[in-house]
Amino acid sequence: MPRILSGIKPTGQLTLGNYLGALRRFPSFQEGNEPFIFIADLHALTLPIDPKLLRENSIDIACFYLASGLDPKVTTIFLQSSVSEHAELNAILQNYLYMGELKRMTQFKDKSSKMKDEAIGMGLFAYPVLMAADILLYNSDIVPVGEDQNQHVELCRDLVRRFNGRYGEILKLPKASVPETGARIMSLADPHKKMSKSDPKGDIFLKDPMNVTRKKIMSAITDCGSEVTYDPVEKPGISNLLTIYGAICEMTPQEAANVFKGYRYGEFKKAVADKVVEELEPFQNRYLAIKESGEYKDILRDGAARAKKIAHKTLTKVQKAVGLLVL
Ligand code: ATP
Ligand code: LTN
Repeated sequence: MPRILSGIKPTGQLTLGNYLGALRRFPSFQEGNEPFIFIADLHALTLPIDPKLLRENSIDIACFYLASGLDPKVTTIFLQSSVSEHAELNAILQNYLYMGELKRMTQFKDKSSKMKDEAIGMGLFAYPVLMAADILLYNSDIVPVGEDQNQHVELCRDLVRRFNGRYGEILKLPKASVPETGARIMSLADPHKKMSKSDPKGDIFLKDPMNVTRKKIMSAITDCGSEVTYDPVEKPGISNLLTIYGAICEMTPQEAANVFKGYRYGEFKKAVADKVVEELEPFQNRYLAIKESGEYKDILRDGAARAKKIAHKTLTKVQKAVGLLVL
């Protein structure tokens, strides 16, 4: 069965972008695949974060995973830091990706551009190395990610070719899977900027009360003109709302635009707000019930034990291949 692996880093409160780009798709992977879905807590340390927030965000992600419909009997759900093989493989793989490649990564450029060199942690620079370790430990076939992470998966593929070229067929070549609609939800305050949990401006949070969500959509930035059409260049605000509506209703933004022919902006926004609330309200209620029950703790412990077994095999194979003594 194909192995699927993905993760979210607990850097902040989850947004509608995380939901439509990642969470919402996860349960569909359970049929005919073997999914591994984890909380990338080591990655969350790549930018300064308060320890209490990191803990809270990690628990929240576990509960959101379960609320999305992931069944822990089918999907292995775990914390990255509970499986020490991630850090161990990272230590080996960092020698097979190069400064020039890492410097070119858009995420690194975006996140470090406003920082002084003295403040940029090594972890932020080497982020894709740890991500490659995450993917490769489980011999993953498919890696579902939003558009922003595709570049990291491509770099992981380069690493596999390089490594296997040198040592033989040791690592499995993974493939990214980017959703057709919802891969890049933009900020409601600035539709040129990705909706992002670590830089929240114009974000809808999955924990927002529904009246707040509604208000945020009703006050989303719109564009000149009055017709609801899909045109990301001329009408980025309206196009973003069409993308959101389309992702929820499983249609392309163009198809969503056809639904709203003849609508005024205000009526259109109300329909989008209704749809988002209809989708998020039951999801949020499930999340609250799961968090209250505390069941996530055992699920994460079991998941880590299952993950460790597989991860350990791959690590040993890599250690042997590069010439480390495994006694
Ligand atoms: P950060 O702001 O900390 O960089 P993020 O909000 O971009 O985080 P990640 O933890 O990097 O979230 O991503 C989790 C998953 O959600 C990834 O698959 C990512 O591609 C997806 N994702 C994140 N933001 C969006 C967005 N605005 N639209 C669609 N998918 C998104
Ligand atoms: N970088 C990813 C989170 C992540 C991930 C991974 C996703 C860490 N390791 C391995 C897929 C596979 C992100 O920001 N969403």
